[in-house]
Amino acid sequence: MHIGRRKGWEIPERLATPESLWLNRRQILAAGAALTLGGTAARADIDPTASLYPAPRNSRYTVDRGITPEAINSNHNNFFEFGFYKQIGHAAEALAIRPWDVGIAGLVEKEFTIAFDDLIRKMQIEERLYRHRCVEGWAMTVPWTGFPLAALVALARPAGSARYVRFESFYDPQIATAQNSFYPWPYSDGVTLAEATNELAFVVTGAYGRPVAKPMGAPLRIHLPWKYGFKSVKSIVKFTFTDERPVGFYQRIAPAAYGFWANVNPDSPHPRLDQSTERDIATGEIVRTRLFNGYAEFVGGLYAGQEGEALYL
Ligand SMILES: Nc1nc2c(c(=O)[nH]1)N[C@H]1C(S)=C(S)[C@@H](COP(=O)(O)O)O[C@H]1N2
Ligand SMILES: [Mo]
Repeated sequence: MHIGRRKGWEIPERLATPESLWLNRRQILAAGAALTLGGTAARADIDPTASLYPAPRNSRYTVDRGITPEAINSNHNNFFEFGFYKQIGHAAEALAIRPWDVGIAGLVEKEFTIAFDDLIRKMQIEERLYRHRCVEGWAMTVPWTGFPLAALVALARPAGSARYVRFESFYDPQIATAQNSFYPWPYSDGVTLAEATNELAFVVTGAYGRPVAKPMGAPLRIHLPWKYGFKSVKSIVKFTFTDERPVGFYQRIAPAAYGFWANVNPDSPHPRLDQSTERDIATGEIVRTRLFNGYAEFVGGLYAGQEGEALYL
């Protein structure tokens, strides 16, 4: 676990944790292994990775606001495969998440497919508190669990010619009925390899101390906290390494409004949507949005020399 230097605007993670979650963790610790085993056994038949949770929290990534309660998060999602509104939770439960194979394709030493349950067991999972900012102007704070995207890139062994990695979601219009619409399914997006191997880029397998729920992108999604939420593809089936810049779902639909970089910037408005502030979906509080969503200390250096480019929307 890394030990980070705490910045002025940050507060200890314990203070950002809702009291109920904190108490729950303490009770679990106090009750010891018996209770933990009991809890995981009850879920083991539902999800074969349940026993891997909860994972230790990495204290390097702190947040300056309260964690969004799980009940609010799971009732407020963008998962267009299941409908173009926020309450897709029930519809998303139809997604079959086992078996779930993950393809590693394109410019790699050797293409391969790995079952998600095998992939996760090759990785060291940890919990991270990250803030999420959607281009629609809402924000949330989530205790994700997962592993660095850099570890997946290392496993993939990209060729020297690879410059980007593209994340592709599933395609199953029988279940995801909105995929019968004319949009460029399956949902996808991508980043440069430099971005993918930045320490913040995270492959999410869990949230709120257990396997990630279907409405939030089970069984694996990514989270790139310095970019607008649409870059963080959910329910991924394929990682493709390429030398061509991927064109994401949003960019394909509206190239004038959504570029490749999509780094959060309060001073770079979307044609229709002001980006200067954001609304916390739990508290309703409106706060000023920050450059790189407040993660400039981690990612600012990625874009040195690119100041003239459309790095934002
Ligand atoms: N497969 C897929 N991934 C997706 C989306 C989507 O519609 N389909 N929406 C994106 C957008 S716009 C946002 S803001 C986040 C929302 O994540 P959440 O539903 O967990 O809050 O997922 C992103 N990833
Ligand atoms: Mo979004």
